[in-house]
Amino acid sequence: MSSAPTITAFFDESTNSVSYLVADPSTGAAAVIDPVLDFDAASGTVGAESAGRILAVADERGLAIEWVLETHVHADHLSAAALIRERTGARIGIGRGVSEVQRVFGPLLGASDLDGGDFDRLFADGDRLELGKLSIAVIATPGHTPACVSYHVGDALFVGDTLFMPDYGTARCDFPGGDAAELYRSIQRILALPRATRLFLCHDYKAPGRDHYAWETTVGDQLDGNVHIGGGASDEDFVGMRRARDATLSAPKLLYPAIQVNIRGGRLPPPEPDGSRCLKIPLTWTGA
Ligand SMILES: N[C@@H](CCC(=O)N[C@@H](CS)C(=O)NCC(=O)O)C(=O)O
Ligand SMILES: [Fe+2]
Repeated sequence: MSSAPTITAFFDESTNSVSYLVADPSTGAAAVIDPVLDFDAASGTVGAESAGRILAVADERGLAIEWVLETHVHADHLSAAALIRERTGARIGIGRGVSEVQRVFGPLLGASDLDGGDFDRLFADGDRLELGKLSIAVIATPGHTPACVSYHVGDALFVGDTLFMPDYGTARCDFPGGDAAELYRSIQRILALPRATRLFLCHDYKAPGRDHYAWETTVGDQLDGNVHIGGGASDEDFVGMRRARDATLSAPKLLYPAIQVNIRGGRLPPPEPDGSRCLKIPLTWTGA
């Protein structure tokens, strides 16, 4: 018999990201969803404080972390998946669309060391994985990026960057391989689930008139009140709105550092001949 998962959220204020520890209370088997690797671009420092907090809670509760699940190749923060795999022996899973992201960004970022070993499992739509007595179903939800997947366990769905809180809307679709019409279709699949389904988000940026962070909502709340997609917004309206908004957004501050670490499953680039590790930023001229 399947039990309900226990879910603990960890919010990283410096990147507005949410990570989750999801556990089967009956066996102690656990998964970490979207862990953050601390990174300060100005000083080049990388740290494990955020991931350490998740591991400490897992330890306190006697949980065994079996999986690190990525909802997508994050473009705004570094992933601590590799670090958690190294410390716990957990396997890393992500949507199979990761190969498209690797194909586009690998050459640009000189990532000639990609060999398939950074991810233990590439999920297709409809795949399932076992977590103790829990069964997690994978739903492909592309649009924000091609590798986006959502993880469905019990009445909880971890939606990554598809939907944000109803008062903030939805994720941008202007990254390579992103597609607003595809995001619309992915969101419709999510919104076809029962209204009481709990949705756990990957980011929160607050919203005008809201002074606290939030990351849990429901299908019903999204259907009724999402500012981009609620009240039965049509695909044309959504795509037009998304394109107009995306044209105003600047690249995430950590775009290149994040992508080059995250296409490696959170592994830092290989060392230079002198042993140091460096990140690349491909340069483009703008203006005259
Ligand atoms: N200002 C943030 C922006 C991060 C960002 O672009 N977030 C993506 C998700 S990875 C998004 O969909 N943002 C929606 C929006 O800002 O409207 C940064 O520099 O990191
Ligand atoms: Fe994202």
